[in-house]
Amino acid sequence: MTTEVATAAASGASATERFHTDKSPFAAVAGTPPERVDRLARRVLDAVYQTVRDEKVTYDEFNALKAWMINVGEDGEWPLFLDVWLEHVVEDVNTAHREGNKGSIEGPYYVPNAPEHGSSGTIDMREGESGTPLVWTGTVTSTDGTVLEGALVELWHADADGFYSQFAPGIPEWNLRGNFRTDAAGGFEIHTIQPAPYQIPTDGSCGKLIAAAGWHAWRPAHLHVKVSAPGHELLTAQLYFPGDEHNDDDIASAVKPELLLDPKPQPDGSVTVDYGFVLDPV
Ligand code: MBD
Ligand code: FE
Repeated sequence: MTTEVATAAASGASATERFHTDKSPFAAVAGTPPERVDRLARRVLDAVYQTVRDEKVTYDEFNALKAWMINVGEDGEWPLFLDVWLEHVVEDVNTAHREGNKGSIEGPYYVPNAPEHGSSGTIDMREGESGTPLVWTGTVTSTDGTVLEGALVELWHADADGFYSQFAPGIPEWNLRGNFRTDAAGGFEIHTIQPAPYQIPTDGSCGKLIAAAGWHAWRPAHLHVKVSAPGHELLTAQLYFPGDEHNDDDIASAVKPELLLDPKPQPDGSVTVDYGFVLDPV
């Protein structure tokens, strides 16, 4: 047993580091004309000015905001803040055209290049990993119904305590992270455990905002996936379990009815789910 605890500073620093190393966000927008930057920056600022005027924001409140924003950065919690409170709208806008599967936000804890298991296998987990065993079968198809062989299904999720490997201490590197490839019939079969509801870190700056506003920090239990195949749009999604009290009340506003699983409890205590994906051609 580890005596380390998952702190906001630890998971925030990992998420910030991960974002720096895996992405090239500035290169992706290098050609943006100044008119676009001007328009976006001005509209955001105008919305803030409007709030300050309408609400008669005080100097004490302004200074508290300044201190809080500095602390968010020091805690490494900008990825958490942006993914919890902004990404869901960006996701909606950018996937509105799709005819295939609904998606959801990526969140701060994706790591590429997890161990590969072929079309059928058990995700990496600790000996005696706690949680209800979950067997998930599905098929990946294109919007025209064609089955997609060799599609990549990347799965990552929290453990039964709500912690993610590589973002909480004392968990093996690839625990509950694995990549699967569909077979000739587009099928896959994944053995894992059911994740627990997840509370975003409460001891950092995002937690301070939540407490000060009288909100709660919970996300419903969820499985994260990225599903990709040549010639198709990358699908990023999360899947949820019916009956979770936070399905209607997710701090990250990332639940959609199309993403609810239909789990079937088995006599041996495990649970099976059948859920496939429909990808939009590029
Ligand atoms: C998570 O696990 C998550 O999925 C999101 C979106 C934000 C914080 C933690
Ligand atoms: Fe998550």
